[in-house]
Amino acid sequence: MYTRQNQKNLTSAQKKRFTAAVLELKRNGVYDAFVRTHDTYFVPDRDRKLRVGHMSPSFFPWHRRYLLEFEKQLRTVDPGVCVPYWDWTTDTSPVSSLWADDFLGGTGRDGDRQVMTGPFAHERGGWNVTVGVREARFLTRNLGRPQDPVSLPTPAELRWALGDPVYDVSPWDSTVGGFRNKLEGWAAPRSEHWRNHNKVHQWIGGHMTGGTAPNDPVFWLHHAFVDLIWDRWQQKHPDSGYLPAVPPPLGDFQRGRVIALDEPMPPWDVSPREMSGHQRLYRYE
Ligand code: CU1
Ligand code: CU1
Repeated sequence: MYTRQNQKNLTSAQKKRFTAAVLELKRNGVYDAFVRTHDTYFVPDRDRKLRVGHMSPSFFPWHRRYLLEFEKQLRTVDPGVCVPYWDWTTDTSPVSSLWADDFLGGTGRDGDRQVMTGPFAHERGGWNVTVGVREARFLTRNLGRPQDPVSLPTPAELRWALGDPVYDVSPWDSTVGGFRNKLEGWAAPRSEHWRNHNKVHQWIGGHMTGGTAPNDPVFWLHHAFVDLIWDRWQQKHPDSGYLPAVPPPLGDFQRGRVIALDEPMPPWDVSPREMSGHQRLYRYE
């Protein structure tokens, strides 16, 4: 049992140990295998195949397992480390301690958006981006997108998602409401902008905006908060649960494309039901 902390409360020694463990996984190749897995399972609605990680009900349990696998690897390097979380509704400045030189480094420079500060700056030598062929070898960010500003989700926007007592609704994709899509944050076609989780990816910019988003280590801190939000929703709606409880019926065009409560989520042999609690493994503080 270990505790995932709010990143703003980490000591400098804890920040150093976290980034050192991440850099070691980069050096030994484990990190890039995680980036590739994420990219492989970044399957959009328009693809007529199984969507397990995104635009689908198993968004929460799939990412919970994905973070746990990553955290297990981090803890192999340093058993005292785990993934911190970033509460993006309250810690909204592009110059907060999260983005300081002693933690994740800051925004990208003008022009090529290259991150020049912190342990993941390419010129420090430890961070080559190898997965995502159309993109640069160096990490890119564009915090807040100053030339066309976007903002982080507000507490009210998060409450709007948390207030929905229904976990997800048919057709189980990116087009309709339910807690899962309100939090994952896909906008209805031709309507307003992205919400909540997606808006955070957009606010960071650079590598965080595509299937290879875990190229940016802030990915883990963002998704730890998403994981915590799932807990909050469960506490708020104790009589609600994961949906769909059973696979969509024969003839439903989402059949075979989404994961029901007791079906395995590739690449693991674990179901949403098995991932719906974590209290024996870790807690949030
Ligand atoms: Cu993801
Ligand atoms: Cu994400």
